Order: sequence, then C-alpha cells, then structure tokens
Amino acid sequence: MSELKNDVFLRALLRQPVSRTPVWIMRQAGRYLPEYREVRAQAGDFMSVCRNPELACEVTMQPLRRYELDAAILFSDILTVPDAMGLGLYFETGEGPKFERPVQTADAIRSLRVPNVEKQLGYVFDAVRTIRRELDGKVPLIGFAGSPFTVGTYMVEGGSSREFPTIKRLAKEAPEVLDHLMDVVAETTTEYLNAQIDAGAQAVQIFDTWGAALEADEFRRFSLASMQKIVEGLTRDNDGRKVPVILFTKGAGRLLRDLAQVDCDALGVDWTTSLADARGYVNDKVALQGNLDPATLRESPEVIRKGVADTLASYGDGPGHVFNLGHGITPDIDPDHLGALVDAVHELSPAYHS
Ligand code: 1CP
Repeated sequence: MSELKNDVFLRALLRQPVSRTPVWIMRQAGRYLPEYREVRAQAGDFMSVCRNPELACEVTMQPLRRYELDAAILFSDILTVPDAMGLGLYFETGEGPKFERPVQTADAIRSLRVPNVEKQLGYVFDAVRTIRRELDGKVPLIGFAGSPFTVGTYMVEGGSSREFPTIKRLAKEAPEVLDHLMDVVAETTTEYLNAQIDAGAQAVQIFDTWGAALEADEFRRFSLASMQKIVEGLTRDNDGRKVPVILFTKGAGRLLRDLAQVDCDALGVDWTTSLADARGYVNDKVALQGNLDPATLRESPEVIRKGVADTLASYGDGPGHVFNLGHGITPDIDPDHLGALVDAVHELSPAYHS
C-alpha cells in the first residue's frame, strides 16, 4: 500500500499533536453536489451506486476534488447490514429507506441470523479496495456502520420513523427480545467493520443517530452496550497503524460521559452540546469530533467563518479535535459554502496548536 501523505486526521483522533485541526464532513458525498446527482441519475438509484465499486469510488472522490478535506468516507449506507440479513432494502424516489420484510414480531426477531458477510456484502469491501487504490495515500479512508439500535429502528419500524413506536414497545415490554436483536446486529456489524478494515479502512465510525431517543437507562442497555460489544471485537490495527474508532450518538449530551467509558478513540458531538462542555464530560479521555450546526451552511461565508471560529474556540487549545458538522450536510446547501467552511478551518485552526 502507498504511504499515507496526510495523517493529520488519524493523529488528531489519537490525541497526538498536529499543526492544524483536521476537517471532514458527514455526508460529504451526497445530494448537495451536482456531480453526485448526475452519477446517481445515470446509475438509476442510490443502491446501484453503492453496489458498483467504480461508482461508489467516484462519488467518494468527488468532494475531495473540490475541497481540501483530511479524510474520505466510504460511500455506502448503514442499511446494507439489514439488507444482507434478508430484509429487502429499497428506496422509493423522493422517500427515505424502506424494507420489504421488516421484523416486527418476537418470532421474526428470534429467527434472525448473522448472514454470510463476505458473500452478501462483498460489494462494499470491493468498493473499499477500489477507493484505497484511487486515493493513493492522499488522505485516510473512513469505514462505517450504524449502531445496532439505530439500524434496529429501521428493521423494526420498516423505514424511517419519528416516534419509534414498535422498537420502544419492545424496549419496555420485551427487553430480552430487543437484547437479541441488538446481539445479532452487533455480531454482524463487528464482522462487517472488520472486513472493511481488512480491505483497507483506516478509521471507522459507528453512527448512532437515534440512540438518544431512548431513556438514559435504555440507552445504556441497548445502544451503548451493543456498541461496546462491537468495539471489543474490532481489529484495531491496519498496516502497522492503529485504526481509530469514532462513536457518534446524536444528541448524547451528558451521556458522552458514559460513551467515553467505551474503549473508543473519539466521540462525535452534535451542536446541542458545546465542545467546551463535551470536553469537560469526557475529561480529555477521548478525542472529539464536531460540531457546527449544519444550518450555518445556509448563511453567508462571513457567518460560516464566525461559526468555525466559535467552534474552534469552544474546543480550545491542544490536540484531540476533528472539525466536522454536528450532523450530515443537507441537500439544499450551496457547495461554495462548504468551501468557505473548509478554508476557514485551514486558516483559523493553527492558532490552537503550538
Ligand atoms: O441519493 C439519495 O437519494 C440517497 C441519499 C443517501 C445518501 C447520500 C442515503 C439514503 N444514504 C446516503 C449515503 C450515506 N448514508 C453515507 C455516505 C457517506 C458520507 O457521509 O458521505 C453515510 C455515512 C450514511 C449513513 C446513514 N444512513 C445514517 C447515519 C448518519 C446520519 O446521517 O444520521 C442513516 C440514519 C442512514 C439511513 C438513510 N439512508 C439514506 C437516507 C436518506 C437515510 C436517512 C433516513 C432517515 O432520516 O430516517
């Protein structure tokens, strides 16, 4: 493998000294980019892009051609895992993800099995290898998966949900059935992430978008515990370098304290918690990633620059900060506004590193 030319992202995740704060953006490949929309239109739909390693590689590279980002992220989705478990993932135009065969009863959940990950998800590992070749050591590649609880919400509700009625009923009425769902998804996800690491992923992020919708004790039993199981089973070394693990529970707030006890390297923080407070919660045990409100990107370049300045100041001096939004970039953003954000991080962050 070619040597990594820019390791500022990996170093920051391990809280090692850097000369500036690294930056990447959740959903940096996606619908706000006209060149992405073109590839997706030609492919026909979203999953056809994911299943084709050349196209997945192309859209992964698109944001790196426009902006000086410090990491690439595999183009895929968290719902490839339940798709591989036989639930039949599909996307209807203009709508969110759906499953042909959701698992809504205790019996359906009890009969779920860990699939043959290599066979069912081989297209993802092919994409990882293709992207690593194309990156040629420019920046590291992030692999990812959803948390078992977040993935579980889609499996049980059959698609996107606002209130999570079915999975919340399980948590309250049949918690041991939900434990089983978490176990099967965690085991599958551990194999899935390890195969991404084997194929060349140099860091991994677990997206826990909905875990904080649970009560605190339920969050610990279902979401946190299942992420902990995954982290315990991960290969932490690739090509002689440590593979850092990032956990991102959206809306975690004070639960960041609990998350920092998991054996991960970094925690994602959304904009409802300041980085200064987050740093206090985790006591510098782990690095932090975030946390500009994605809505800021709708504003002028001056307002964006001020938002970047405030975010950097909130984290303060020293290593251990990876700049990002507090959640994914939305499809309505002007691509030039993201350029203003990245430039501001490059210009303003060296002052925080001696
Ligand atoms: O082109 C399209 O219409 C599809 C839109 C889209 C995209 C660009 C989906 C469907 N997934 C993706 C890619 C994706 N999804 C990435 C790629 C890498 C990158 O960041 O550039 C990643 C990391 C995800 C992760 C993901 N998918 C999450 C967790 C992160 C988050 O944003 O909260 C979740 C919850 C999903 C489910 C999903 N897939 C797609 C959509 C629109 C959704 C969200 C649906 C919902 O809100 O419930």
